[in-house]
Amino acid sequence: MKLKFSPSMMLVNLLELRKEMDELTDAGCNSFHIDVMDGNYVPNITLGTMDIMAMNKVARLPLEVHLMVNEPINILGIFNLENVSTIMIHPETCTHLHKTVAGIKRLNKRAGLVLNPGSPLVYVTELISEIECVMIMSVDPGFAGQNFIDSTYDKVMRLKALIDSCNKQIEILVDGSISIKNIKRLVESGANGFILGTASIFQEGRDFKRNLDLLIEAIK
Ligand code: S6P
Ligand code: MG
Repeated sequence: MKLKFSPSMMLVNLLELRKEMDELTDAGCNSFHIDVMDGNYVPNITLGTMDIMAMNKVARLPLEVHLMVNEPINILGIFNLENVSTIMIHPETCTHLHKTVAGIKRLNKRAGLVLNPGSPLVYVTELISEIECVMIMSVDPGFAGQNFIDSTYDKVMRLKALIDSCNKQIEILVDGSISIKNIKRLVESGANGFILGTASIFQEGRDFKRNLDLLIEAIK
């Protein structure tokens, strides 16, 4: 599977939204990662309806939504936008996980499960025929700029083995503190998509092209 690089849009400068989205696109990114938080499931609030509608208007790449909200089934309709390709949810936020995934599919979006460092892989086994991607959190969700959790490598390897044993083509994404220090080992472990934030593409200077090139170079 081709590697995919997705900048975390909670780190974009909203005053320069269109300019930065164009720069990220021209730098070679593959999609935009949209962190939606409710101040309840996680103690933070980031991008909301109006931001996402603005991004939908100017995006030249797909928008991939990461919902960190309790009972996402209640707000799925907000993301029924042309450029939203994917909606990812945390299993423990859903009273009825299968029904929530079915709600995403009904919008004709790709569905993904997101697993926290403490969440078990077994959710994937139950829904393997319904989902297009799984995202492993390499930090506890809620904030940018945290430290990478080392047990992520092993979890990615176990997830890859599980997906392969079922003969499925499911994307494996990793979210949290992705950098030149960990990306090579993550690729070797089986990951193919990376959420980029303060540890990589939004590093000081915000030279997106240079920062992405450095990351790709670190994989070689
Ligand atoms: C965290 C969120 C992530 C972060 C991203 C930031 O709850 O889901 O998408 O925005 O990980 O990257 P970094 O390099 O600052 O950790
Ligand atoms: Mg995220």
